Amino acid sequence: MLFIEIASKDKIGEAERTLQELTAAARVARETIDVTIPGRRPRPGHLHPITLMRQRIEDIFVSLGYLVEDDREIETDFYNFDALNIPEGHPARDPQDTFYTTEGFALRSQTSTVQIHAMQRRGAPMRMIAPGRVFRRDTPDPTHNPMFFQVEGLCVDRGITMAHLKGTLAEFVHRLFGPETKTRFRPSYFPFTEPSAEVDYSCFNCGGSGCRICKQSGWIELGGSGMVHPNVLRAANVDPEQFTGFAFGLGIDRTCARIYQLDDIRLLFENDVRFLEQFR
Ligand code: 2NM
Repeated sequence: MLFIEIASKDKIGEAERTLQELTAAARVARETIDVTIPGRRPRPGHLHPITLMRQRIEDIFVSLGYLVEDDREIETDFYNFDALNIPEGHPARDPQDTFYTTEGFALRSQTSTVQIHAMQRRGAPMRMIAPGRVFRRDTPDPTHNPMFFQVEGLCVDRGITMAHLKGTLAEFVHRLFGPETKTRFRPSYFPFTEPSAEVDYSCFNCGGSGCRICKQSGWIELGGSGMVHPNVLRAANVDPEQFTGFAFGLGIDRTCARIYQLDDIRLLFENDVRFLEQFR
């Protein structure tokens, strides 16, 4: 009896030691760190290049005393067209053509709609910019997308003239591209402004001598501008006999594509992280 007891005690002890050795070896194998394996880098997120550009533009105008206003993307015919002096049947509806719902709503084709809402709500005087997403019935190509981003600016007060418009946009390009940047205004037509002008700035790359970026012209298109049409002020319940104003509009994504020298604007909307993470 005693013999059997000793033998089984030995066996149990042996089994216990084997088990301990095995678990110890397994733990060592499991916990071994190979310090030579390359680490896994964390991939922190970052803002989209269009957002970065929008924030740079917002900062400049906020420092000039402008409000940043936001509003709906789905609009009535009144805000998208009539209030902007584009009556039904007017040929100016064509380049602003957008997407419509069967209930008579339209995706806004410019953010001027935001300015009409803001003027109705706050009245004059008024200094504001309206950055946001807009829609056009355009076939996508390297320079067009049916959805893009715009900033429109508006300054309404007593005695505002075209000189204020030119001074403001000159200051804007100085802050965005450097103090040596020049501006150029060319006569144009927009239904919501009279007179109207296209705005160019001297090329940020060559300074105006001509290069690939400005297509050898020395100038790059910034956007459109002009003195707010009295009909637009009236539609927003502002008295054009007391107040005048200037307005302008520019493409955020187009400016972004120019600065980063993208040859296709649609790259900004594909959301390929390998592309986007180059612009953090
Ligand atoms: C542009 C060009 C010219 C513009 C007009 C207005 C408003 F609401 F006051 F009528 N906002 N923005 C305007 C004027 C926009 O974009 C190319």
